[in-house]
Amino acid sequence: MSQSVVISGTGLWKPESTITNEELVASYNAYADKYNDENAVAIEAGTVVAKPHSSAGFIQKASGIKSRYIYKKEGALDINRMMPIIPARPETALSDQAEMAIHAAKKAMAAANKTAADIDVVIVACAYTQRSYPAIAIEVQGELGIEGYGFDMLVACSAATFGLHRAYEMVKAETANCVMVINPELTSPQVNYTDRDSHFIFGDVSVATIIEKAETASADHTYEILSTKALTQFSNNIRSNFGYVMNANNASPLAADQYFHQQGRKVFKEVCPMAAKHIGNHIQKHGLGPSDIKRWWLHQANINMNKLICKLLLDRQPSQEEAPIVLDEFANTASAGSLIAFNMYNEDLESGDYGIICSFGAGYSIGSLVVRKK
Ligand code: CO8
Repeated sequence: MSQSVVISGTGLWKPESTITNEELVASYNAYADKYNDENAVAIEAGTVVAKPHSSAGFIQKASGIKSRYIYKKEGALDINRMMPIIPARPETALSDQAEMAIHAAKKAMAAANKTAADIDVVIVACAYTQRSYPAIAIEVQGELGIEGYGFDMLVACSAATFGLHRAYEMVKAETANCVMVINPELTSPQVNYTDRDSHFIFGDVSVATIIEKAETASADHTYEILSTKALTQFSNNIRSNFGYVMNANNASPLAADQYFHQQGRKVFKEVCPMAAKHIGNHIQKHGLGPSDIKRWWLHQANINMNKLICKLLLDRQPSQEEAPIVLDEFANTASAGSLIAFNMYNEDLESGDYGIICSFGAGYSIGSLVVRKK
């Protein structure tokens, strides 16, 4: 008999500190003024480009973002630093990202009524891991006392759904009974706080999701995964050149291309139709149309992207209830966005209701899961 596989619990952990648009813009504008003063002669000569001011109003209108969480706020708004201060920990201490992962993992385990003994595999899936090895997932596994195995995977914004796909396949194939996928998104060290086009985009957060056999699930709210679908297409429009070859390249770690950078407008134009087509094809596989989908837990990069994707599918604007937006509070949290939306807005659905979880972003990459409430 084909195994029925469910999402049986999620956990969401937010750092204590936030940065509002107003705080961020005040810091950036003070930095820009200082930069322009210091480079006045070169700017006048046309050899250096002046830094334009940012605007809280623009950020909210262009992206839907009002505020973001930050793991360590100190340093990020200091115009002489423009980078959070995250003190290095000794190798014997729990790493920052494992700590973030464990906060969310414990909440997901409680939501799914699972103990460490129930879990076979830990997948840490995110846009960056703070080191190459040993895997953050194995550190988390050890800390929680989970037997079995763990591994990290990096798929930028689609890491969450691609991670859930792997978990679904393991349980479906009966190579595991219960898998925990964790997305500890520590984005702030990769944000270029001196760049007006991108300084506002990202926030830090951690989410975790438990996937298991339907027959072992005991949580109040479980969602059967009906199928998964993934798509990638190479694009340089969202890129970070940060990586282990940097030192050999003699590249400065503070050079603009070592941070997240993008052609935002091109991304918007290219990804929205791709995502709408992908979702349309995925739900059609189940004989469903857009109006059959009760909830759209979409990737949270930009409110206008989500509105356009839903408009392309539904031929009207979605309501907040249909396609919840969490960008105002969280900003873009790389892979975590669609699962924050799922965590906050799933319990009200009725048995038999259909939903779709979909992430999209760098790569390009798109991942989706069609789910039905049990
Ligand atoms: N304040 C004031 N004005 C601004 C600002 C600002 N902060 N920024 C830009 N402007 C100006 C521009 O210079 C431009 O001026 P002009 O018209 O004179 O040239 C004008 O405002 C309009 O600029 P844009 O055309 O760039 O503005 P958009 O409406 O396109 O909005 C966005 C910009 C919000 C970036 C939008 O394009 C967007 O969201 N695009 C989608 C991008 C996206 O989804 N990217 C995915 C990234 S996430 C991902 O894939 C994961 C990566 C891994 C995680 C990384 C963690 C760090």
